[in-house]
Amino acid sequence: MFSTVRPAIFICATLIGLSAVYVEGTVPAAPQESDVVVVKMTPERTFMPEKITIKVGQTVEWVNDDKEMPHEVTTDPNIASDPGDVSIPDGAAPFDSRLITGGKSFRRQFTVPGLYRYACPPHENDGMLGEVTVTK
Ligand SMILES: [Cu+2]
Repeated sequence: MFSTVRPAIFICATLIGLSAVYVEGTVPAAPQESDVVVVKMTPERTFMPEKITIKVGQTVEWVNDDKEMPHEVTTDPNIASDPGDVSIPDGAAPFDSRLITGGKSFRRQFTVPGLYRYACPPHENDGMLGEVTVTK
């Protein structure tokens, strides 16, 4: 009697164990693509969309869609043509992409909530400005 019950219990325990491993295995270790929000840099010297709202932990990828001209993303007041065009929340560090040539991109993950106002220094005077709002 017991000799037939025990293997059945063992098999059940094994199946539960396997399903637990399976569920664990489906949790992604790397950020999912949905965690990346794309902003395009256009030949019209604009960021598209100009303003976005994301959640803490998400990444923004700026893609240069302009074959003719490199563009840049900076929140650094020392790099912006007009320091008043850029700002970051308290506790955040300024960043700069350097020039991004056509077809290339730059990624930045946001871990501090708040408003980030950024600029493309070469085209700042043409109004090439953007905003990222990071919510908790
Ligand atoms: Cu630009």
